[in-house]
Amino acid sequence: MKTVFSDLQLSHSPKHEISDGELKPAVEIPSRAEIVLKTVQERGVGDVVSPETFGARPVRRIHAPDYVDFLESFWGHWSGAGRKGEAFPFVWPIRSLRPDPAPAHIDGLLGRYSMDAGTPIGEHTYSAATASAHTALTAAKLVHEGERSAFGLCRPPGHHAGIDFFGGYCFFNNAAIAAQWLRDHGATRVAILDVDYHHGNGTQAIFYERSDILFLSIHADPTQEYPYFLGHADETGEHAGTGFTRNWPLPIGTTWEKYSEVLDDASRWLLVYRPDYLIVSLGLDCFEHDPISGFRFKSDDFFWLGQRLSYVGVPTVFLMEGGYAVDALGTNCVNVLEGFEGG
Ligand code: OKP
Ligand code: ZN
Repeated sequence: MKTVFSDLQLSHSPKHEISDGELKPAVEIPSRAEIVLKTVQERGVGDVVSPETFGARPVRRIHAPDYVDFLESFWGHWSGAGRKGEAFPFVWPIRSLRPDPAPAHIDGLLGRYSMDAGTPIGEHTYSAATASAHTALTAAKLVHEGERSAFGLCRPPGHHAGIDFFGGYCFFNNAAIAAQWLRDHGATRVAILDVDYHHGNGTQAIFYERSDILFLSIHADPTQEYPYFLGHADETGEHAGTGFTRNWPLPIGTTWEKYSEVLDDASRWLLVYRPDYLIVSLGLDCFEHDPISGFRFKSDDFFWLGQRLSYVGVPTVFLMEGGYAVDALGTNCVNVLEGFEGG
């Protein structure tokens, strides 16, 4: 299986995040991608290729023009305002406040286009996020051209990013961009299975009213875990998308034994839907030693995960999402890929 990766994705290098009432060291850091790349090479998964350029169109097929413009021009405004460090939003237009018209002040814009205070923007965030999206597109293109599978080593991740907001370490929704690109290049149905520990709220929202993209997500119960405000079992799609979203919230402490039963359930939905392509939002944060997550996968369980995904029998694009136990991240990720290839 080919891996797609670009060094540009390393240029987004947050120093801190706001969590637990503190300014803490960031966890979504460049070494995550570096260790996965190293393990891919050491274990001989396959060639590592650079992303192709796709221009600005595919990202703008998913994201609002004003949001893309905001991210693209952000650092100029921020540094122009005399700000030196990375940027954190701190005020949001919730409920009785108005998102539109968008404010002119950079602090207002930060809140207008974000969902949390845990996701700093730095000088190179836009170019890294763009490269990450192009990595996803290139992996999709490889599968579109006939490969059984491909791995987009995306970073920053994407599944929390919505049409016009960033958050949860995500800026552009790589899986959504890849799914839409496949639709625009001949696919009739695309399924996205999100196995990250956190619910993929951005991906769900983007496709909530559509039947041509099936969204399935297995994740920690949002009553107990980030993103807190989406990912419940009763969210099943709306309008034309009714029935084409499915969520399996699971309790903190869930092991592979329980998870795999639910995965079988999700696989049955895939078999019924018969997608032309499957995109796996591949979070590795269900790992027992993940520093911010609460499921209990062992490293070997990721191999079984990959094997079960292969039984679905559909050309598959793996796109990395979360996973923060940096030392084990390469092993866990490559276990999925090898489990798939051996299955
Ligand atoms: C991104 B992805 C920890 C706070 C963590 C944000 C989690 C984002 C996860 N105290 N908050 O889905 O892995
Ligand atoms: Zn996650």
